[in-house]
Amino acid sequence: MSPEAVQTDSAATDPRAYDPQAVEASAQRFWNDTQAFEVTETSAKPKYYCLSMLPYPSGALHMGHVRNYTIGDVISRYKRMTGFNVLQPMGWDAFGLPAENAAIKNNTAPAKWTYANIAHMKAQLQQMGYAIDWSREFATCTPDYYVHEQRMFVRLMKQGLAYRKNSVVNWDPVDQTVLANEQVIDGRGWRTGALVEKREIPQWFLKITDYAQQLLDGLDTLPGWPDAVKTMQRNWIGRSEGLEIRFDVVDGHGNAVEPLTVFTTRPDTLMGVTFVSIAAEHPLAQHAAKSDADLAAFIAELRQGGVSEAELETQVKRGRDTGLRAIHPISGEQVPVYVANFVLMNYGTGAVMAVPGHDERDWEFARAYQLPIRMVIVPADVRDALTEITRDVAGHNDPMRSALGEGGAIDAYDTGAAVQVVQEFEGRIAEEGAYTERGYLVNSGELDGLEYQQAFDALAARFEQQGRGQRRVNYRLRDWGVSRQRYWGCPIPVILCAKCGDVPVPEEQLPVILPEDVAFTGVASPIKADPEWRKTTCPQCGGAAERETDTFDTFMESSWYYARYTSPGAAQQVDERAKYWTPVDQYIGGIEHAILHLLYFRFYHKLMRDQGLVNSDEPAINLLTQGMVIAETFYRDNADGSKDWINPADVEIEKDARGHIVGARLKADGKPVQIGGTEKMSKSKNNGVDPQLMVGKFGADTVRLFSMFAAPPEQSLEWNEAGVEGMARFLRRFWREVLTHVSQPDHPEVDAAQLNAAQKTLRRQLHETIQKVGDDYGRRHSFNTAIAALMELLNHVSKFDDMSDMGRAVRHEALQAMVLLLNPVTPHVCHALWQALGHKETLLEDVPFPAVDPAALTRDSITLAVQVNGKLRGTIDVPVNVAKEEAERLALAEPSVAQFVAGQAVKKVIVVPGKIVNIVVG
Ligand code: ANZ
Ligand code: ZN
Repeated sequence: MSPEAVQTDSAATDPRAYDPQAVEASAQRFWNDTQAFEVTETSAKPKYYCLSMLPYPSGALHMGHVRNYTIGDVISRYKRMTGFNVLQPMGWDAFGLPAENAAIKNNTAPAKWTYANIAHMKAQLQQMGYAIDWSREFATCTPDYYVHEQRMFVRLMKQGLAYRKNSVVNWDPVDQTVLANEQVIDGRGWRTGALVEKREIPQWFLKITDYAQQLLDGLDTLPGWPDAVKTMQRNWIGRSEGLEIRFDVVDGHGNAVEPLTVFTTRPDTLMGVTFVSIAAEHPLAQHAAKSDADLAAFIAELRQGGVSEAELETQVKRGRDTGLRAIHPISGEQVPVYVANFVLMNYGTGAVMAVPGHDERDWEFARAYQLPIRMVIVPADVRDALTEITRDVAGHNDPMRSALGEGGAIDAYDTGAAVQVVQEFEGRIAEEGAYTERGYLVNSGELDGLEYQQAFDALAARFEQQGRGQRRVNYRLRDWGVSRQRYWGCPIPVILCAKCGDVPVPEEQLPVILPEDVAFTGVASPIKADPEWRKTTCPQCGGAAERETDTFDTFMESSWYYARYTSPGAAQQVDERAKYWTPVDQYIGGIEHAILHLLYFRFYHKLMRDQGLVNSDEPAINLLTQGMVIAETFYRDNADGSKDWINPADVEIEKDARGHIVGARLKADGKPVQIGGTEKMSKSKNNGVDPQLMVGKFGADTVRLFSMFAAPPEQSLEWNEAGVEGMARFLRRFWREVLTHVSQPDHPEVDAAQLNAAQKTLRRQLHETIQKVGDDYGRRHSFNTAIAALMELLNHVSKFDDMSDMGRAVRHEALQAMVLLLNPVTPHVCHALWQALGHKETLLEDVPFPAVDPAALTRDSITLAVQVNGKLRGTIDVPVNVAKEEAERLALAEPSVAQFVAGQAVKKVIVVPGKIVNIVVG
């Protein structure tokens, strides 16, 4: 539909026509003039903090933003109408890499580009009519904001919760710069194409690992968070309970060297250890490499390679024998020590007792290097078979022994089917892969027959007593690396002094300001390139020193922004107002933030709590993760095999009767284009629909209504313009219905005692809708079904043509309630219609969400299904307490039923009260 089409609609020539642009401008002016959404802590109402994830100012609002913020707005407005003091703030996550890329491309300073985008996107947000308290707005790139982050950091440094250590980065040898992971494409620098090297440089970390257990336990206190998010966080934190066990080590000459300690979650497999694997960085590897050039070369090679866990999981298992031998702590057997590429130095102890029979990676490794594979854990049936064999052996008066030694000594005995069971299982482990389930211990001497936990406890007790081991909990979670070698970020407030080391910038010298007016070429950060900026004096010794030129990861700013909104203008990070507003009651954002942002957000809240700034353990009580916005894609193939993606706005589509797209043409040339299927709206597929364009065409209310109606909030929402047009039609009809109604003469109040059946029915439908919509908005967050119910109600109202006094009174009640019910979703049109209905108050403070009248819900009549010989033939409306005989009489009299009964004998009639009448004929 073209823009003109909206205006040529018959409604446009009607003086009562709905003009969204005028309605929206006027409502927004009113909200703005009255500062309608500014809130304070002085309200007597209970507080409700509704927060949507703050946007990155990329340039323009996209549909994902619109969806996210509309959900938040519906909840905010609904809560406000139900008696809460609602805070809904907005700000800008303004630091980050895209500004640097844009700076290079457009030759503008990142700051300038960012501020221009913020101005533009703010205007766009305001056009959407969100009930935002703009007095609390901030951009995270301003010193007013980041000074608090810097102060928190220097405090954490003093507490030992922020520290510096060496860590590996991507290094572009041509540009002499560190690259972010997303700037490394197929192992090469995105600008230079040079092969990226791994370099170890000092970087700053926050000790999130100190909070690992709290972060884990906290998840159990969040019933209002999606299980999927909690599971992802649990896995990311990755708690493992295990044992640390010390193995003595000897060199090739049998001389003792430093012992090594392994971390294992499966001590029950101890008797299956046939070698030990250590990380390339392990001290014993270094030790052995001193006298083994081959090994040294192998270690150097490993340290070059990838470091991500995903890479480690998939790479081929490789290793080298160090020549060292570890002594098994129980059997005393000597097993080889290998350097292996899948052992991480920074997990556990950097050393693993290898059990190829029961661990996949060890199994692969053992097969590759011809190391023995031993079966020490079996399922119940194999254990039973083994027991039988042992009993048999004992019965033959042979010495008691484990039935299976290496090489399968059982062959010698006649033990029937049991032998086969055991041999098959052992063959499986040798040939097909490790048995990794828990089971029963075998071939483990005195531990035979124990289960996992029994063996764990027995070995823990034994080693603890010997001083050879201890119980140990490990977390997969690593400390949070917050250093970035980028320019457009918050400067890390540290002074590096040759004499004093890393000195936190004294609080009174904060903020360390990032210069905004800089030339940016993309090679080096302007503050790294500028010796003047770096130069400073050491606060401790007064000598010449240099500033840290790294900046914070932008997740730092987004970890505490919600708290700052509560305390605009506060001299400290937050003030007492934070205790009033936090925790956030409802948080809304994309599932892509399930792990990192939401973990850092929870961590930072605990840091603030421990500084007395907030008084809760978790930052957000409820979390809603909205689904993606998807749209059809279109393309043409280029001669070189690449694709030219065409924006849906430039395509004319043809649909079949069922609404499926069957053809598509480019509007510009009328020639066909290929249909690529629906995908997440993205730049790369050029299938983004510009919200601005849609608002211009249909108005913000229609766009809001569509984005709430087209899908439940957690699911994907497919953009389709026909659907949007449907929403526009609904609003026009609603508008007309209300204005037609108010043009009619005055009517009395509804008097329930005087209503006829049809009037009662409409009233019942209204109050059922009120009940449903309130529950859908408030409890279920099922906005689409609420809107569907309102659409149905409008149909009932349209069909209700009773012009009597009571008829108009009931219609008035229905339309008035509908204005209130729709207000959270389409606030502009409701603002206007509320006035049209003759009200002086606004829909903000003064008018509560409609209440259900329980009396209106009771039905005078109910509908019964009527079956003839088990087949549904019709329905009848009967009084609620109808007598069986009367129901029977009415059913037989119903014409659609009578035709199936005619000419036959009625043998039996069964009436199930409230449900069904079944007539048996024949
Ligand atoms: C012996 C064993 C036998 C293991 C078996 C597993 C199965 P999670 O659950 O992730 O904590 N491991 C320990 N440190 C490691 C490191 N630095 N790099 C690579 N792997 C390491 O995993 C713990 C298990 O991972 C440990 O238990 C250890 O192998 C291995 F049938 O010990 B296990
Ligand atoms: Zn100094």
